[in-house]
Amino acid sequence: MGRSQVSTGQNCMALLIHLGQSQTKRYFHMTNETPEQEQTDGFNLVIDALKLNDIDTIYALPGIPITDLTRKAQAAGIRMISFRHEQHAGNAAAAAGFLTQKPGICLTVSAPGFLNGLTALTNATTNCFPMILISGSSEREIVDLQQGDYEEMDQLAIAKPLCKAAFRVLHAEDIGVGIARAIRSALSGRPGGVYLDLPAKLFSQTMEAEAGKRSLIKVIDPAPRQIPAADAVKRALDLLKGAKRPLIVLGKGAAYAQADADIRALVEKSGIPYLPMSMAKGLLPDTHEQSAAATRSYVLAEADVVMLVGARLNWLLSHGKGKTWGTPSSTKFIQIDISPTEMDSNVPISAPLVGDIGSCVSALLGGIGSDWAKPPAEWLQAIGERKDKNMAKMAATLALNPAIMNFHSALNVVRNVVKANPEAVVVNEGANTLDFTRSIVDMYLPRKRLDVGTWGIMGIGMGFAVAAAVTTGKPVIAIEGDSAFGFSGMEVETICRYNLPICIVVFNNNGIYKGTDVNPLGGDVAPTVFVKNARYEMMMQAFGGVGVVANTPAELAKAMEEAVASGRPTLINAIIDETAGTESGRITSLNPQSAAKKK
Ligand code: ADP
Ligand code: TZD
Ligand code: MG
Repeated sequence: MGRSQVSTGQNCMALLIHLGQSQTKRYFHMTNETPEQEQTDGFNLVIDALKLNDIDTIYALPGIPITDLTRKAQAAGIRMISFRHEQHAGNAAAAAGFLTQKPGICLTVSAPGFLNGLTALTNATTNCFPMILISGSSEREIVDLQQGDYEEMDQLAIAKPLCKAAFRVLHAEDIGVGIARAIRSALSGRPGGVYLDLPAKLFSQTMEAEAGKRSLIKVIDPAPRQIPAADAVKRALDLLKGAKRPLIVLGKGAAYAQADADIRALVEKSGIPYLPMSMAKGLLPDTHEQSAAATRSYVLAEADVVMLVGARLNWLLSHGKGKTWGTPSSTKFIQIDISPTEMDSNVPISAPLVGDIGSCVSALLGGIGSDWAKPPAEWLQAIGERKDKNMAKMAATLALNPAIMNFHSALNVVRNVVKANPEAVVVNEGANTLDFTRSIVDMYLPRKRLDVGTWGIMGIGMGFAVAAAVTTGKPVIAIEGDSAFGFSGMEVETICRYNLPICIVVFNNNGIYKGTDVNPLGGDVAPTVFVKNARYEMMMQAFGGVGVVANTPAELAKAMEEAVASGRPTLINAIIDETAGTESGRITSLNPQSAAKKK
C-alpha cells in the first residue's frame, strides 16, 4: 500500500462534506472497518504535512514511539540524519533553521529523549532561530493520572515556558493544523523554537486517505513582511543625519534576514562605520574598509548614535551602558527589530524601527539620496588610525612562531585557510578558542559563522557542523576548544556515517581555559584539567575518518588544506601551549569574585 492514496468513494466524499467535524471523526471510525476505503494514518500524515511544507531533512534519534516515523520519512524521501544524542540533533535543527529560514526539525522519543532535545530548543529560542522539536510522548490517560507509563512525562507542560509556542495533536485529522501552527509560530515575527507533542496513539490512528490529504495545510507566507511605519523611518533617518559619530551594529538577526545586498548598500551609501556581532561577521567581508571591528572598544565608547540592526542590547553589548559605552553615556540608539517589545529593554531607544530587517533597511535606503552627507571626516579618521595601529599589532603577533603552538600561531593558519575557502562554514566554541577565533579569523560571506550565540553555550559544535554541511553542501571547519568538543564529540561517528565534509580542529590545551591548574591538596587533578596529551584524533580514526596530530603551524596548515580539498571527515588534534589561555577567555569579568580570596 502506498501513502495517501486517492479515494474512489465519491458518494462518501459528498457525505463527508455535509458532516460537521465531530461527526466526521465518528464516520471515519465506522469506515475504518470497511476494507475498501483507502486509508492513511498518523505516521503518513505527519510525513505528508512536512513534505507539503518543503521540509526535506529531519534531525532525529529513533526509538519508541517514533522509530517507524524515521523509517517511513526516509522511505518517503525526507533526508533523515540520525544522531547519537538528541541535544546534537536539536542543535543541528536550530542551525539549519538559522541558515535556511525554514524551521529545522528535530525528532525525539518521549521523556528522556525529549529532555535531551529541550536544551537545544531553548537555545534556539534564545537565539531567535526557527526550529520545531517534534517529540513522541506516552499515553495521555496514563500520564495525566501519573500511573507510571513507559517514559512518562507531561512534556507539553514542561516545554511551554522554554520555547516560543507548544502544541499537542490528539487526532490524526488535526496533524495538518498542528504542523501548520508549528511552522508559523517558528517563523513569523521573532523566530524561535516550537514544541510539537505527538502522543504514541496518534501515529496508528487511521482516516480516509483523501480526507487526510485535504486536512493538510500548506502554509502560505509563513514569515510575512512587516513594513515599518513611515514616521518611524523618518525619525531614524533624522537621528542618523544629525550624528557626529554614528555607528551601525549588525547582529545575527541581520544575518538571518537574508537582506544581504540591501544591508551592504545601506552601510556603503551611508558611509557609516559598522561593527559585526559574532554571527554577523561576513555579512560584509571583515576586510571591508568601513568595518570598525579592529577598534571595537573605541567606537562603542565614542559613538553618539548607534543603529542596531538585528542585535539586542544584552550582555554581549554590555546592556548599552556602563564603561563600554563611555561613562556617563550619551549614546542615542536606533534599533531595527521585528519584536516591538525588544525596545527599551535595557536603555531608552530614541528611534525604534519595528519591522522585518529587509523592509526596514530598504525603507532607510530610500531616504539616503545623493544629498546624503557621509559622517564627519574626524570620526572616520580617528577610527582608521586606531584600526591601522591595532591591525599592525595583530599582524606582528600572528607572525610570531613560538616553539609550542599558541592560539595566535594556530589561528593564523585557520585565518589563511578560511581566506582561501571563503565559502566554508566556520563553527566555533570554547572560551579562549572562541574569543581568539572570532577576532582573528576573518569571514567573507554572510552566514558562514556559527557559534555559541546568546547563551555562550558549549556543545553546539558537532550538531551545528552537521547541519552546516547538510544544508550548504560546503566544507565545514569546526574550531573547537578541547572542553567544548567533549560535549558533542561522539557525533564524529555521525559525521563519518554520513561522510560529511567536516574538518574539526581541536585546540588541545589540556583543559578548560588552560591545562595548568593544580589541586592544592594533591590527589585528584584540578577541576579544569583533562588527561594530558589526549589523542582526540583517534576518535575520528575509530570511525574511519582522518585523524591527524598537528604540533606546528605547518602541520596544521597541511592537514586543514587536505581536509578541505578532500572533503573527508577529519579531526586535527592541534597541540596548543597549555599555559596560553586566560580564565574564561574574554569574559573573565563575569566570574563572581570570591570574597575569601580577596582578603
Ligand atoms: P546578536 O547576538 O548577534 O547581537 P541577537 O540575537 O541579540 O543578535 O539579536 C537578534 C535580533 O534580531 C532579535 O532581537 C530578533 O528579534 C531580531 N530579528 C531576527 N530576525 C529578524 C528579522 N527578519 N527582522 C527583524 N528583526 C529580526
Ligand atoms: N556548560 C555549558 C553547557 N556551557 C558553558 N558555557 C559552560 C559549561 C562553561 N564553559 C564556558 O563558558 S567555556 C567552557 C566551559 C566549560 C570550556 C572552555 O574550555 P575549552 O576552551 O577547552 O573549550 P579554551 O580554549 O581552553 O579556553
Ligand atoms: Mg581548552
